[in-house]
Amino acid sequence: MTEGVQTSPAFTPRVFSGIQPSGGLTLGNYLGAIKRFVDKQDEGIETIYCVVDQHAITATLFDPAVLRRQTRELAAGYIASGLDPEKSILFNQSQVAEHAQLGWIFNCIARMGWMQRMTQWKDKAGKNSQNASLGLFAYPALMAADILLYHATEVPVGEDQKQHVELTRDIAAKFNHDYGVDFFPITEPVIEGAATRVMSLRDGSKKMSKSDPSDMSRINMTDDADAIAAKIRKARTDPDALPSEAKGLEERPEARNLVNIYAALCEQSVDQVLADVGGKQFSEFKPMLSDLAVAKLAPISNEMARLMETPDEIDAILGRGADRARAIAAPILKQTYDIIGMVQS
Ligand code: AQP
Repeated sequence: MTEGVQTSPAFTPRVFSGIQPSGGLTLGNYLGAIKRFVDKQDEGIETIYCVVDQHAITATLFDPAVLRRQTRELAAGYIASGLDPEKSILFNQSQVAEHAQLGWIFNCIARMGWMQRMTQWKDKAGKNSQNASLGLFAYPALMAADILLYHATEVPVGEDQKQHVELTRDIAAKFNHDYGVDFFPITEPVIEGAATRVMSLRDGSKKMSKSDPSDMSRINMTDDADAIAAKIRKARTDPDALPSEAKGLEERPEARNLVNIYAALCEQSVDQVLADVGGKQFSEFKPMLSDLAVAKLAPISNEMARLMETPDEIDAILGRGADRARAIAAPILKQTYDIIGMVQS
């Protein structure tokens, strides 16, 4: 659809990404998204990170107390993982009304056929799509608004969100073309590292997900050492020993997943890891993975628990972030309205 369209060099590099507070954070969210958000922040580029609470209600309506807790817990997860709210802008989506306002414009730019092709829509709506919410169908247009409201040039995401970022590019290109402007950037998805698709511990063909009904399928960022060890011990594997090169994992999705997780946690390549552990049985490798996961995750979950003791402070951080976000978003929305011809007095 947007093949051949180049990112305009006129836009200042800016990173935007978000996570839905639709459950507790998983190791997949951490390795595929948050850890990379922190790396981007430390590259000196402007970074904006969002708790996308308006997306969270597209699939399920939560008990209000649960949504509030999950929103604060996600903010705590960002901060405990190293996101500095002074360096990055950190806020929740519903506090910046411009997201929904630009989302409406993009509902009018995006085509039904584009949305119907989204694999996440097909997966989440399933066979009962007539009963799915309109919000779930329109989710990618709101996500495009989240990104383009800040003229973001880069979006670090896991593999599963690539199609939505491509749709964002299509929406930007169509808007620019229809109005004869070069107003919205053609944003790049940034999908890097060993863990862009962390798989379920129970099924190597399924993504690890916060909303998977089986808690054994995922490692939650709030799991304690015993829970992490038990989940890794019970993780599905095959009977063979580990190979000494990545090629040997090609037909072994469960083994590949555990090695990828290990590599991402210790920040080595899969080949480096296999050079050390090749030839070992899972009975030996799984305890090594558990120890590493506990060593990396325990400081984060302890810090999350400490931050959650003072929810008012989390709310204040989100409020300050929302003010900073709005200062960028409001003029961009105003210019969008001007381009469209909506009179603003
Ligand atoms: N398993 C994963 N491996 C790598 N990256 C992942 N992400 C999610 N799961 C994995 C990345 O985390 C970011 C936030 O995702 P999201 O919460 O907005 O929605 P999602 O992709 O639908 O994540 P979940 O955990 O599967 O949530 P539910 O169950 O509510 O749908 C994204 O960058 C995503 O790629």
